[in-house]
Amino acid sequence: MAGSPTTTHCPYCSLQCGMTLTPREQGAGPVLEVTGADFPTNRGGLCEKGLSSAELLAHPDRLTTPLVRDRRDAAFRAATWDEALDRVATGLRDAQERYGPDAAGLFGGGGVTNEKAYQAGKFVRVALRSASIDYNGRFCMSSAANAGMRAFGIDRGMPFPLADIARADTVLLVGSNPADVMPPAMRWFAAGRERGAQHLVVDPRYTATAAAADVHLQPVPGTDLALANGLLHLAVKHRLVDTTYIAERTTGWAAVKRAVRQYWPDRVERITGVPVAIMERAVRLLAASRATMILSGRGAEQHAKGSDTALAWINLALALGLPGRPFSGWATMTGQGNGQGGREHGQKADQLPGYRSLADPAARAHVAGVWGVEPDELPQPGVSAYEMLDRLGTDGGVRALMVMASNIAVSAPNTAHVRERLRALDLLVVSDLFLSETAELADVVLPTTQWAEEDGTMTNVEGRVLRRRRAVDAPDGVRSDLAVLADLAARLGRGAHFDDDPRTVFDELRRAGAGGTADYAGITWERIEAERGVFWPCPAEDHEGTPRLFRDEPGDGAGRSSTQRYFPTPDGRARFHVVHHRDAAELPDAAYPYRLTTGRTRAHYQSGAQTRRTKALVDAEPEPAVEVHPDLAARLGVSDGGDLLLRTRRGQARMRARLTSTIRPDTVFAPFHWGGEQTINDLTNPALDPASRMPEFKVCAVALEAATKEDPTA
Ligand SMILES: Nc1nc2c(c(=O)[nH]1)N[C@H]1C(S)=C(S)[C@@H](COP(=O)(O)OP(=O)(O)OC[C@H]3O[C@@H](n4cnc5c(=O)[nH]c(N)nc54)[C@H](O)[C@@H]3O)O[C@H]1N2
Ligand SMILES: Nc1nc2c(c(=O)[nH]1)N[C@H]1C(S)=C(S)[C@@H](COP(=O)(O)OP(=O)(O)OC[C@H]3O[C@@H](n4cnc5c(=O)[nH]c(N)nc54)[C@H](O)[C@@H]3O)O[C@H]1N2
Ligand code: SF4
Ligand SMILES: [Mo]
Repeated sequence: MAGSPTTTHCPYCSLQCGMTLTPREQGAGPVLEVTGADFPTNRGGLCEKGLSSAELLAHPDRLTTPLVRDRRDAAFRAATWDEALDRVATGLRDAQERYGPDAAGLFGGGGVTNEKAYQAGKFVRVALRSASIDYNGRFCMSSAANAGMRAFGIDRGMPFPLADIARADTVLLVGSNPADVMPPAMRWFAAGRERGAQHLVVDPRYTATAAAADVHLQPVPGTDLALANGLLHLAVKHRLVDTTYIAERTTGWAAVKRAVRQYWPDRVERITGVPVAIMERAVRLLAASRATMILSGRGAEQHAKGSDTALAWINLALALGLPGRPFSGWATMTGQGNGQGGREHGQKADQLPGYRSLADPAARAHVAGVWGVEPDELPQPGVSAYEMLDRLGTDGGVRALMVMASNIAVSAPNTAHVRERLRALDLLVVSDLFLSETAELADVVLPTTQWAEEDGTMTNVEGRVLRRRRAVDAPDGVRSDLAVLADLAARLGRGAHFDDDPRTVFDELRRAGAGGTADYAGITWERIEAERGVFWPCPAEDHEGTPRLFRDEPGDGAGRSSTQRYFPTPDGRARFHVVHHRDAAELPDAAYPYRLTTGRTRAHYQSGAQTRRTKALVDAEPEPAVEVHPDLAARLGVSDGGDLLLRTRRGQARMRARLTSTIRPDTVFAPFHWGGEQTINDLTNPALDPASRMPEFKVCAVALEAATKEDPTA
């Protein structure tokens, strides 16, 4: 029977496109019809992932009962929720009794609602009293987040609404490919170009985004930092820097100005492969207008020097006087549905709700007060995502792990090793919609609700807090992560501190985060509905929210010019940082002569746990392909569609080659959306950024060999 439509947002990426879900007459096909809604970000547009998302609601692979196995080598059997949760609670407690409190831990995800992210952080600190929590956002946003905090005193991916892109005169995208990863966002870029805006793209591939732009800079992977410093060198040389802005709004310029002297154009061309003439053109365009944006993506950030690279681009933005100016500044494009909120409410090893620091005594006291525990009961900061995974099942490592909303057996770096560590656990619990590659390794699998079956909030790429609304009932046997965590807390003797109602949890989150950097105190579900989302920070119910983060003119916003605070740093100024180029953690050599970079394709999402089960998307893109330049292909003796064996010091994978002259001839690109012998992360380098602990997903040394299906080495 057709019912009334519900407006909500897409389950996938951080654009969080508005969509309308209308119940369909039963019969073949999905239970809901999905159409684009007229939301300020997507204006009715949806990509093929959003459009096909309802296919997964009543999917035959959907988990609808908890699964347990009695021994590691036994098959799964269905269990009741009581049996499964007892087993989890007992396993967590046993590990803590034998090895100490930090031996029980949780690995979370940036795709879940704010309420779930908050509940997960609180569960680990209050119910388990463990330091062991981190999440997949460490593999996503951590470098840009770290740089944003250091330079601006705040980490909100975009400091302005998405639609501002249409009003910028110049936009530089560095390692970001929205044409494939956020197709509906392209309308804002297109609107800018129609006004005459100039767009530049920095990417080792000539992507669909680059094809739509005016200038393409095609660096060797892992050399963006040198490129940014080289552009700043040219800006100084041609007197294009904004000295008034620098003097009024920043600190640290003199040292950076000195440091970039070493990045003379010929040297930068040698490091990056970008011709001097193109750098000259780029810097003139960037300085030609004040409405200039520099937008960063994972291409620049997922490196062992990702946070310094982000700082180098911020230096350039500050020197040109951009952040805070209208339709201008530096931003990073968050990726996962709640990549923004996922990092604000306490899933990160060192963070408490409101983007507070777990090491800060005042923050601990505030949050402990809201949680009804003593500050001393809260653990200290734990270790980052890959460090946690690397130590699973070892002395000092986690022995009983819950994985909530991440498919790390496919998406973590160096996955062959990660899978081995997962197998070494005393207890692995995975909550998911499907039996993902990670769930296949578990002792207990918990079936969870998905987007159209739940209420809650998500925070999109702009820092706009949105409502996720329930449109259908979840299948019998499925529970939400909120209820699972509350129930487990009860079994661990801490039930009084937890609730499973999303609205109650949101109201508590507002109190716990009040006064913090990511202040949601004034945001209510009613306001979100009435105002089509509210931008944080929003410290009080009569505060209008903050679509644009940095102040352009000095003053307090009420016309009184007094404070001179442009940025939320202690002195109100943005900070320059001296950062220097260094080589990628692994360079090509005789044994591994090429560079491998990884990323996304348009039809598939992340580890593919969802999109590889969606018929429309599998039809669009049935299998992965590694992009190879025709010159390199000729040298390797591989033809278009032929099998290629890729090997690094960590592992191997095989994929079909797709010949394309859009990629550098010294580099190949492979997507990470597949498992099995196509798990590209079996090859990636877990070298970590010292500040953000981000792994080097975007470059490592690889050996390539044409292979046939019969090849015995495969
Ligand atoms: N279709 C689809 N959309 C998605 C996702 C998905 O999985 N599929 N995931 C979502 C998530 S979580 C995220 S984080 C975003 C990611 O969105 P993006 O950051 O745009 O995606 P990536 O493909 O990882 O990387 C972007 C580009 O970086 C380039 N690159 C590789 N190495 C380098 C380098 O060293 N320097 C530079 N400058 N560029 C380099 C790649 O060629 C690629 O085109 O997408 C979101 N949207
Ligand atoms: N080589 C390489 N590797 C990468 C990257 C790269 O560019 N290159 N990018 C990295 C980045 S940016 C990211 S964000 C990560 C993402 O990688 P993953 O963390 O693996 O992301 P997903 O595949 O979205 O995994 C989410 C899982 O949770 C399930 N799920 C969805 N919603 C819910 C829910 O509400 N509750 C629960 N319990 N489960 C749910 C889904 O079915 C799926 O199995 O990958 C990283 N890995
Ligand atoms: S762009 Fe992102 S949010 Fe929009 S429909 Fe596609 S996957 Fe969903
Ligand atoms: Mo991401």
